[in-house]
Amino acid sequence: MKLYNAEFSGNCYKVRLLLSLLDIDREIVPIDIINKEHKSPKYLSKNPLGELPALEDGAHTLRDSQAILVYLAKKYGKDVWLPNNAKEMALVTQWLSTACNDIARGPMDARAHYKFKFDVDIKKAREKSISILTVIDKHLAAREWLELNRATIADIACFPYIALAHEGNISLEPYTNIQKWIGNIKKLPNYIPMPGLD
Ligand SMILES: N[C@@H](CCC(=O)N[C@@H](CS)C(=O)NCC(=O)O)C(=O)O
Repeated sequence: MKLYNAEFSGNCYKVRLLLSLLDIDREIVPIDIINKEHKSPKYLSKNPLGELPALEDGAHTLRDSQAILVYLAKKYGKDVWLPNNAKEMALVTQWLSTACNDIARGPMDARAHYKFKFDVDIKKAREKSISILTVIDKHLAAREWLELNRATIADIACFPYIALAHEGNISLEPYTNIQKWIGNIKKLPNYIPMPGLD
């Protein structure tokens, strides 16, 4: 299995993290985003959207970090990381949407602005960050994990850009339940960090 990867990407990191938690053998293929390797014909043949990550498993290649988490969870994670029960599956899946919508337009965009000088509407990204972090902190007041009283791909999908919020000048200090949740994830067996996370 090959993961097309950029080390500083939170979307790639969530896949690296689940691969490690599930102890899956993989080859990491570095893609040089700075020099636009992700827009080269060779990489576009893997992911026509020209985005990272992509995961190649045998003859097929998958794009989108959330879809890749689903694939790995279903293929290697038994019923633990993404259950088959309709209600439980929906509870986990709603957070995959939150990861690629509210969290991407909030703390991920704020980080892109400050760390990579991307042209984003930083006022909007800050507002979005505060609103989604407030909701998640309240949700976590009564629980240790986002759903099902255990770690699932809901936590893995939402974790990177929340834990990296400081790189977008968003402080997590007011969000004490989120801080505890981050601590819980860091204690998972086979947890690995990424640049920016200790
Ligand atoms: N929804 C996609 C978003 C992927 C994405 O935006 N990847 C970034 C790296 S974190 C990227 O490739 N950016 C380069 C570009 O879009 O040109 C996912 O979750 O995989």
